[in-house]
Amino acid sequence: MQQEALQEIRDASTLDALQAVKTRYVGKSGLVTRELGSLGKLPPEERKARGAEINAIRQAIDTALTERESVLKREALDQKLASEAIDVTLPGLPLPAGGLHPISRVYDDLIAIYQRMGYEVAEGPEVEDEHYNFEALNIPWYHPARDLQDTFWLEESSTGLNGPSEPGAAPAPSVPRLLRTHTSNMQIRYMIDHEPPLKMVSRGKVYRYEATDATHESMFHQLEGLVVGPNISMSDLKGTIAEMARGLYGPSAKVRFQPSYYPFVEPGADFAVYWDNPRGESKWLELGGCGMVHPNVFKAVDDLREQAGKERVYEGMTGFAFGLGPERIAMLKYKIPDIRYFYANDPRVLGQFRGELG
Ligand code: FA5
Repeated sequence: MQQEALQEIRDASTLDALQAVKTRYVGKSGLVTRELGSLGKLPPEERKARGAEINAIRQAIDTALTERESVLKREALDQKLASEAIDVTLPGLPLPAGGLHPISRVYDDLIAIYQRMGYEVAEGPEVEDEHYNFEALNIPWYHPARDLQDTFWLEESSTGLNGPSEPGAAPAPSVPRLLRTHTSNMQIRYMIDHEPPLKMVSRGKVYRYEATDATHESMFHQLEGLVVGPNISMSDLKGTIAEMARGLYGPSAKVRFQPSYYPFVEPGADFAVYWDNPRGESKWLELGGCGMVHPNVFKAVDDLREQAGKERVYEGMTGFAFGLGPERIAMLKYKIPDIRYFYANDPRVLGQFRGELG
């Protein structure tokens, strides 16, 4: 029986199997236990020797059980640890990749085209003083052109426009502020800080208080361009816009200018781009406004420079400016039928631009 028990203990490959062997031999009604229980039925002279023998067997079985148990426990622990181990060399789980917004892509294309032509990139504020957005651009308060760009004005009651910011404080200077209605404010800001000759482009958000539809948003983007020097002409302007069109749509792109009115340029024009799209979807795309910088704008800039203790350097200068909406380009390029899709944050739209950066 001892041989059999020891063999079964060696063969037990799990703790459960070992427990079964233990129960079978030394459990309450196990084989060895029963043998011990039947000692009383033996004649007293045999009892002692038999008792010693069975106890030795029990001892051997107990020792073997304890040893096997500790081996199996260690194996089980090793297995558990192995199953929980992390292989730090495995590649990580992929996260959904972001992508550049279609407007950012169009901007990047435009900026690259102008940087190739030597333009500097400038940035300016979206919350703007009325003076930079309108007044210095030859749009005085009574000018009907202010109605063309319906404006979000800031109430600013807390900053002093309608009273002091806190009891006893001096009222803040009464400069009406607004969300800029175009990026043309950057013409003024850039000329105050820089002397001619200069070439500048500036991108950014603009805001208009108008009803939205498929081609109009109340928040949209513009790219402004400004070139100033001693002998800049309308043909430089046309050549520049044509170069941009070729950069965007390839060598067959054409541009069209139509007379238009903006108070800060004279003469002024709207421009459209046409390109031979191989899919047969060619059409004129109205992109923006442009023109030769109005002398009143140069004068207003010189006045502002003088107030800031700088030299007057713009009188007698020539220059051109343009402003265009990248949304129009992106709508056509990416076949997005409604401008509002750009800003609705709908993953079904923006998800199409995931992954490819540019
Ligand atoms: C202007 O804003 C002038 N500042 C452009 C300019 C700059 C003229 C320099 C002369 C010299 P306009 O309001 O037309 O112009 O807007 C320019 C372009 O912005 C439009 O051609 C159009 O592409 C885009 N745009 C205008 N309003 C909206 C709108 N609500 N939603 C989307 N795009 C618009």
